Amino acid sequence: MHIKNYTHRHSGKVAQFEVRFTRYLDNKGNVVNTPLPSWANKSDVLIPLYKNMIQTRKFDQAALNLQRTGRLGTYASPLGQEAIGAAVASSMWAEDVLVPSYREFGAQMWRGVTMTELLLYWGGDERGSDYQVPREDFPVSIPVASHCCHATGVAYAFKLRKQKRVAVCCLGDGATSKGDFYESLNAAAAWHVPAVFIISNNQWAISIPLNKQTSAQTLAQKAIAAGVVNEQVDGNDLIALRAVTERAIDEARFGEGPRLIEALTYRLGDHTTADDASRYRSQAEVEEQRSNDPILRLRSYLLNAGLLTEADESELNQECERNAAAAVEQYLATPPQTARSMFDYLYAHLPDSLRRQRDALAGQQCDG
Ligand SMILES: Cc1ncc(C[n+]2csc(CCOP(=O)(O)OP(=O)(O)O)c2C)c(N)n1
Ligand SMILES: [Mg+2]
Repeated sequence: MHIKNYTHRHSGKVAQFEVRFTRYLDNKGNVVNTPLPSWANKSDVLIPLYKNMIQTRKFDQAALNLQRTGRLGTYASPLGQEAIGAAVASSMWAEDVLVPSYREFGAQMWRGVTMTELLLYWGGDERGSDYQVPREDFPVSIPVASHCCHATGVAYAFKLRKQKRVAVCCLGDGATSKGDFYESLNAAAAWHVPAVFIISNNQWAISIPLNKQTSAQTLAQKAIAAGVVNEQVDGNDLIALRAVTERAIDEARFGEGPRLIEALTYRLGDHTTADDASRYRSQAEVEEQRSNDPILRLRSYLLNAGLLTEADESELNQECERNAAAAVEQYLATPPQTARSMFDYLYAHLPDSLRRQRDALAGQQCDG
């Protein structure tokens, strides 16, 4: 009998929920919550994470420069959101699967996607999604929230196969208004699968601010109706993020069911290079948010804690800049795919109509 007996109840409260919030560092990098996680004084844990954030920012600048000079397609910047990728990816195991949206370069790079692959993707070359290292990670999902369903499906497969792996899905605040997001959460909880949903709440969905997006007090609470354990975290505080993502991913891995984390952050850049955010938000708002920059916050903490020197930092910056420049060079030196390749991957057996088009193209010697 699965139906709960309620006939004996009187009127009154039948359920109660709360949404927890975690922050360890204020925006000056001061510790505001103790005890810190055990690894918070370990440079071998924190410096690679800091480096990943810097690398992401250097990559971002290089990609924007390429786009502005006509050598990359429309591109979405993760400026201001770099802590999330570093925390999420470093909490995953290599055999987990990342199901990213389109601002997760830091997480992707940590997992082994190269900057050249990322540039190829944003340059319109499908080979950029054929990651050589995280072979089972999903490609970038431009469709908003549909990839949440994929994450639940992947997690379901892990459960069926009895594998201790986790599907980690990254999405935005706007994505949480969509039906596929709710459906994915509901199924993930009903099936008790190892899926973790990470919301980067950057306050904007293109030109729609959060208060027009939803009347919900938090986005984390959207998980409650589905029965998914959830929490909110300061998404510009690497230490808080790492602590909550690591716990959530571990819990999902060891059979405790899906988890959802809402990371509060801010999109400092335009939505994409096809957008001009000055048309719908004030410069003053953006300037104010710059003081929450996750890189500056971690930098102050690391310097104060003696885990980083200014000399280390300058070396790190130079190395990341060189890496980004090398990726740009490799990207620009990659010969484009032939036009013919568009016929190669869609069908196992090309229909006659497409075969004729392919042959006609070959006849024109467009691409050899
Ligand atoms: C299914 C779908 N509908 C609409 C769009 C157009 N679109 C692209 S990004 C975006 C806003 C997404 O906002 P959010 O989820 O907050 O992510 P952010 O861009 O802020 O990272 C929309 C509506 C889309 N890509 N896919
Ligand atoms: Mg958003």
